[in-house]
Amino acid sequence: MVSRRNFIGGASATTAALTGAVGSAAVSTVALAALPEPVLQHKPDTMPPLAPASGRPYNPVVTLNGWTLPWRMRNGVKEFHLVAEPVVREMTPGFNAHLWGYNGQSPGPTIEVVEGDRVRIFVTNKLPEVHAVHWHGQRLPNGMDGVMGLTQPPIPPGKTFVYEFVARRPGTFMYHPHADEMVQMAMGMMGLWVTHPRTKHPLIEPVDRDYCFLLNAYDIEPGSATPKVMTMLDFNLWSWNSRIFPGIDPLIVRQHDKVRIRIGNLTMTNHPIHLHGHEFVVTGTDGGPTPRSSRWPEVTTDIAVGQMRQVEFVADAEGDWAFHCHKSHHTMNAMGHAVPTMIGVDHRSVARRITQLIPDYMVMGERGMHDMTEMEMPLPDNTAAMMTGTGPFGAVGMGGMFSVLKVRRDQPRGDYRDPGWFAHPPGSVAREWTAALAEPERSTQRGGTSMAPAAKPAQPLEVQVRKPAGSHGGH
Ligand SMILES: [Cu+2]
Repeated sequence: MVSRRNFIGGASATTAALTGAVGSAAVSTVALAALPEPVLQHKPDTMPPLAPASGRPYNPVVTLNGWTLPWRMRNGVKEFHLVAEPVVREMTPGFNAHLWGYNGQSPGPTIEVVEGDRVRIFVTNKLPEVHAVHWHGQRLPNGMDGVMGLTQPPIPPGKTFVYEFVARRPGTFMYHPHADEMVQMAMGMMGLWVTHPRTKHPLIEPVDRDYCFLLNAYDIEPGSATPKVMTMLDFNLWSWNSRIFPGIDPLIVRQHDKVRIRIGNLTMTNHPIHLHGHEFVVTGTDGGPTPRSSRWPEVTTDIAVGQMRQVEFVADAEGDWAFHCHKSHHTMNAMGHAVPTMIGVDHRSVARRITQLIPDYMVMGERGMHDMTEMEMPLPDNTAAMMTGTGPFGAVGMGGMFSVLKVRRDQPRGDYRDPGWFAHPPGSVAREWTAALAEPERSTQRGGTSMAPAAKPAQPLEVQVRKPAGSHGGH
């Protein structure tokens, strides 16, 4: 992977490499002379972990389809430079969204520090309106909390503000605007903050792989590129770090690795995040590490709005394991939700007549929606397919908040390269059964009986069912 990260080679050598990127910016380089040069990222790939080049050592995180912001150490203070600005984010190949973010991307870069670090963050506002950054979950002086109007004046366009505080407790946190929040968060402004423990912590275990990402959502009309910022609930793009499946990278682990995944929710609804093939425990929230007595095995954890959950497990089962939001509408991309259910409705005679008038007319979903995954349907330019992704066995039929945990026995330690699809041992894949079958058992009950009036049996009820074409030779 060729990346700016590799090119830069760490936190210390950023200045010379990135002068060009800043030169064309609206903020004058004179005004920025005393600031650390802002590091920009223009690739949507998952960047390798950024090993700390200065300060206390720690095991860095990997931000899914994201990166960690390098810093400058100055008189014992870690200095970061965030630039709030419009960005173009590739949400999945072929679909670019015009968002607002930080340092070239939405979400902004992950900030990684160590418990006890004194941190100074310069925030340059290149948005067309005021800005302020709130450091979600941090213990800090009130005036550093980033709430425009309440704890600080707004950062006007073109100006730089500085925040400074000590990262007091270890854990996973977020940052996001607290100025015109509805608009700025709907446009993609947010980022992760990880504070590593200073010494061995009784509730924080070392792990082999430490992934993190944010849940976010957008409402972008098919064929357009800018989110509708007034949408409150009916979003059409459910994303992880502003990427939608198949644009979300897989999580790569070596078998028996201890894995931590940190997930923050900055959407307007909850997301039950579900992992196949393993059980995990919730080891932390944005309030810090959870007591051991509160940890129980789960395969799904619900992450409410404004919350962070940190899950951990030992990846002992080889394979390609689905990892997704369990709200099935959140594993779909842009679609019209107001479409009536057509399953079981035979409208072919109607369709035949319409086709004589409109040759391309196509009826959606009379046999379920899976056909949509294989349909060669013309989409407007710059539109993500609704359900997509192709695996080794064909269409996956997913979009949105979906990825794959790839567990491999021979994945080298610390290697994040995609090993390709899992090679299933012979005879271990579900297959068609062609021998004789016994008649399957069927329930003859209409429903529960405990609530039915004792004397009066339910009236007979008839429902006309039409079988889908194809399964029994059609009509
Ligand atoms: Cu969801």
